[in-house]
Amino acid sequence: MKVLRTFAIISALFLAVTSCKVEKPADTDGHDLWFHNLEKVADAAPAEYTTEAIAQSEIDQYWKGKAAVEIKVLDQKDEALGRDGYRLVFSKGKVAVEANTAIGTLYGVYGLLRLQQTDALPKGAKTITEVPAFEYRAFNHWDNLNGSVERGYAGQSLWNWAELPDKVSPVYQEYARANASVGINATAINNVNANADILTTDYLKKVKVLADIFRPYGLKIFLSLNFAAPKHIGGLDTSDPLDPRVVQFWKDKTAEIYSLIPDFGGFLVKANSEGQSGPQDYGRTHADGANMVADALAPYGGVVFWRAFVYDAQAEDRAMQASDEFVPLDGQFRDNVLIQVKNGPIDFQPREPISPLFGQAPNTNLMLEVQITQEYLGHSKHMVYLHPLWKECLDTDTYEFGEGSTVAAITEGKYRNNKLSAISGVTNIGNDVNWCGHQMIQINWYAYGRMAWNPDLSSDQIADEWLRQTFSSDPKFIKPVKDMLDRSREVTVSYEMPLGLHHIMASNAHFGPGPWEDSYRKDWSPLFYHKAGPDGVGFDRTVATGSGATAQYNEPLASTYENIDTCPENLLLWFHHVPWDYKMKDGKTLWDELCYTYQHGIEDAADYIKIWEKVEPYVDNQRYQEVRTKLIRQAKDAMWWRDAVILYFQTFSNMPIPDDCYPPQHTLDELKQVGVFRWTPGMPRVRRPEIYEVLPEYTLPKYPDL
Ligand code: BDP
Repeated sequence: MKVLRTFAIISALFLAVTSCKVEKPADTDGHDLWFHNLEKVADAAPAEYTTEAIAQSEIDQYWKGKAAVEIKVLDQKDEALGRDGYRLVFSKGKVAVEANTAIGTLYGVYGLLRLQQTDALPKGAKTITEVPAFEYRAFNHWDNLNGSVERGYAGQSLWNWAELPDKVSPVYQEYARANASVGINATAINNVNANADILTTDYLKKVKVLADIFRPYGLKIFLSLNFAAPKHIGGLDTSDPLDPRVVQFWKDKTAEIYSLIPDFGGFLVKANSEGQSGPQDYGRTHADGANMVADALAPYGGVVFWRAFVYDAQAEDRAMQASDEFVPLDGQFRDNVLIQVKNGPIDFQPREPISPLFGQAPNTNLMLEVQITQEYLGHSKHMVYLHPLWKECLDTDTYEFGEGSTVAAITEGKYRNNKLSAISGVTNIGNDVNWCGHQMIQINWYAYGRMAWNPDLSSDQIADEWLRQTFSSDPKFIKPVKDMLDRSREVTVSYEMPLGLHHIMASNAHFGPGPWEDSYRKDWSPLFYHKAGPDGVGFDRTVATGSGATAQYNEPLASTYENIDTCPENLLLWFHHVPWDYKMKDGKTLWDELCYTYQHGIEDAADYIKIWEKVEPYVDNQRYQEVRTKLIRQAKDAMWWRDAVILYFQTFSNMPIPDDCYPPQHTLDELKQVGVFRWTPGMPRVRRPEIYEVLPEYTLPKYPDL
C-alpha cells in the first residue's frame, strides 16, 4: 500500500514537472506583429468595409470573455472623450465600448482586446476612460517613389506604385489595422525629401486607393510636398510663395486632392533644408511658405506639419540653428500650422538634450518628431528599444511656463488656446516579411503608437504589453527580456556615443564609427562635433567660452548645462570641451570613464545573447534563431565601435586603455579602411553600391565560439 502511494506521489510529481516544461511555440515569421497571440474564436469577417463593421468583427473573432460586448456610438456626446477617446464600462455580464465616434469605438475595441491579451481585464465593475493626448498621432514614411526607403532598413517601400491603383496588396489593410490598434491616425506616406510627382494626378489616383483602404481604420493620409512643385509640375517659372500664380497652384492642387480624398490630412514640408527648395529661395520666410500652404488647406480642415530641421554649413553651431530661424517667427504662423521639431537640436543621435525650440516659441503650435527607424542606433541590426529615448525628451522640463512645462505638456498644447496638437515618428517599416527587419524592434512601432496616445505610459509597461502580445506571458520570459529591452537604449549609447558624444558615426551609412572623418562640409564632419585634440574632447557650447547654445535654454536648464560641475555627465561632451584627465564624479579621469563606459556597453551587448539563449523554450524556433543571429552581430558591432573611437581618441589622449578593459582586436588603420568602404541599404546617395557590408571580424572575449 505504502509502496503504491509513494509510487503515485512520484509519478504525480514527475507529471507535474514534465507538464511544466513549456511547449515550444510554432514557428512564425513575425508578420502578425503584436496580434500574434490573439486566438480566433470564430470566423467573422466584417460585413462591410466600415469602421463599425470592423469593430464588431474584431470582437466577434477575438473576444474570449463570457461577458457580452456592446459597441455603442453615443447619441448624447460626451465632450470629455473628444473625437477619438473611449470608455470601457465593465458591469455584470457586460462590457460596453462607448465613444462619440465610430473610430473611438474601434480604438475601444483594440483597447479591450489589449486588456484581454495582457491579462489586465478588471475583475469587477469598473469604467476605464481613455483619451489620446495628441490629436494627430502621425507616421512619417521616408519612402521614395522608386520604392527605396531613405534610412529604411526593412526592405523596400510598402507602397507598390507600379501596381497601384489597380492592384492592391493585402498588406495595406494589415498596416492600417496595426496602426489603428495602437492609435496611430495619420500617415505621411512619402519621403520629406519629396519628389513633386506625388502631386500629379496619376499619383493622386494611386494615393486615393490607399486613403480608401486606410479610412475605416481612422488613418488619414498626409503627403510630403516639394516646395518647388509649382516649377516642377505646375509649369510655372517660380515657386515664390507670395506670387499669386503660385498661391493659385497650391489652391488648385489642394482642391484636386480633396476631390479625391475628402478626409486628406494635409502636407508635411521639409523646406530650405539639406538642399530642398523653400521660401528662402525667394527671400521669403518659413512663415510665408507655411502660411501659403496652410491657407490652401484651411477651407477643408487640413493642416501643415512644417519641419524645423534646418541648418546650413555656415553656422558656427548647427545645434542652434532651428531656434535661430524659428524663434523670430513665433506668433506668425497660421492656426493650422504645426512646427515639427526633432527631439534634439542636431539629428536623432543616441542621446541629445532636447531641442531648445520647445521652450522658446510660446505662440507657435509645436510638435515633436522622433525617429523610429534606427538611423544612428544600429539600423535594423541592433536591438534597441527606443521608448526610453523618446520619453526622456517628452519628460524634460523646458521651464518655459515655470516648472512642469515639459516637452509633453508644451506639445500637447496645455499652454496654448489653440488645441491643435500632434506628434510624429519616422517609421521603421518596409516590405520585409516581419515589417521592421528585426523581430525585436517591432516594439518601436508599437511603443510609438502607445506613447502618442498616452505619453505618461512607462517604457516598462509598454514593453510588458508588447511582449505578452507578441511572444509569451510567462514571467520567466517576460522578466529577463523586458529588463534587456528597458536597458537597451542606454547600452547602445554606451557602446556608440557615451557621455554626450554625438555625430561621430561613419558618414556613409550612419551605421558604424567614423570619428576620424572629415567632410567638405564641417557640419557633416565628426571632427567638428567631438573636437578631439591633445587638450581634450567635446563641443564647447557654453556662453563663457563656446558657441553659446546653452543660452537657448530657459533657466535653470541654461545654467545647469553651462556649468561643467552641474552639467549631467551623460551630456558632458555635448556642452563642454573637457580635458582627458578631467575628474569625473566617480573619481575616474574622463579617459578612463570613456574606456569603461564602452567596456560596459560591449559587455552588456554580449550578455544579451546569453539572456536570449535562456528564454529559448518560450520562443518559436524561427524568431529565436533570427534574433540570436542579430544579437551576435550587435555585440560584435559594439566592439567595433569601441575599438574605433577609443583607438582614435587615444592618438590625442596618449593614455592607456585600462588593463581590465578588453584589448582592441584591430588597429586604427584597419578600422579606417572599413569606414571608407561601407555601404548599407537606406543610404540616400549610393556611392559604392558594389561594395556591400564589409565589416571587421570580431571575436567576443566572453563567448569566443560565437
Ligand atoms: C537626417 C537623415 C536624412 C534625412 C534628414 C531629415 O540623414 O536622410 O533626410 O535627416 O530629417 O537624419 O530630413
